[in-house]
Amino acid sequence: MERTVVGLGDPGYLDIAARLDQLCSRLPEAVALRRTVDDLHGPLRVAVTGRHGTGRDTLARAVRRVFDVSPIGPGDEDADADVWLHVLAGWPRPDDADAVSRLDPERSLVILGKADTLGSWPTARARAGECADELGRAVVALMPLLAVADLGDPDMELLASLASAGETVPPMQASFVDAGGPPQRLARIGLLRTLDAYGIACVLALLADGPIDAVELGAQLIARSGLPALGEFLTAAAGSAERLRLARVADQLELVAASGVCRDDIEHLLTGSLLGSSLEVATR
Ligand SMILES: Nc1nc2c(ncn2[C@@H]2O[C@H](COP(=O)(O)OP(=O)(O)O)[C@@H](O)[C@H]2O)c(=O)[nH]1
Ligand SMILES: [Mg+2]
Repeated sequence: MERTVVGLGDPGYLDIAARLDQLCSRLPEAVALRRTVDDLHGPLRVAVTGRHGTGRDTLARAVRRVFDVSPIGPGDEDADADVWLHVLAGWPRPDDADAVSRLDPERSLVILGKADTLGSWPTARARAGECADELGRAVVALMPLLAVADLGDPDMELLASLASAGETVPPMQASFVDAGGPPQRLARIGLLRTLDAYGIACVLALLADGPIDAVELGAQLIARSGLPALGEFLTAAAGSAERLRLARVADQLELVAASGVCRDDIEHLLTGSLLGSSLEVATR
């Protein structure tokens, strides 16, 4: 599946980045400037935060799979992230409210993860709405597990046999595990770990409509995970990230110009371009 490209690439931005590359090639000693200019070409950095066990790693993997961005998972340094996704699993706790209040609202989004465990999209959206009222911020429900499910041949065979037997997923996981007897026990446990109950039900519903291969199934599960809906937020946030990255370049350019090097070229770059307006943002 092709990953969706996110932002950091409108023509004005690319043009200024190319001109800055040229300037840097003439200024081998301006190392700090070079670093900020190189960063203009880097992918959007998306940090995933939240309490332990909320599904941060899984969301980071899902984001990487669906979008052409660079996720920063739990435990990794996220100070230079462009965007933050804060994951809740269930009702927000005081820790969550605290963490969310410290994030720039334009560049962060609160996610209600593991929404599949709520059993349906309408229930998940309703719960996300309640969390939003509680936090005073938009909350988007997602089912990241569905987006990362890698189904091998044995999984596909088991799922096909469940579908043709008309089996459904009982509410109690233990009954699903035991339903196939000892020979299928481990495979059924594996399936629950990979897809969980809602994901299995989803696949069985898809298979009931006819045969479907693993690749197509993966794409269908990504669509059902809700992940693609993040594209709009990521694209808007990429706009803010562009302005911030350009502002960092503009800061460095001012320092270089102040030292008397390439002053005219730098003035020229800063006048009337995207970069100049970023400088105004930076110095405001
Ligand atoms: N049902 C369900 N389980 C999930 C989802 N995301 C993560 N999990 C499970 O939650 C557990 C913790 O996930 P992980 O991503 O490691 O959480 P982290 O500790 O926040 O990094 C694992 O067993 C995951 O399979 C999801 O979207 N749905
Ligand atoms: Mg983890």
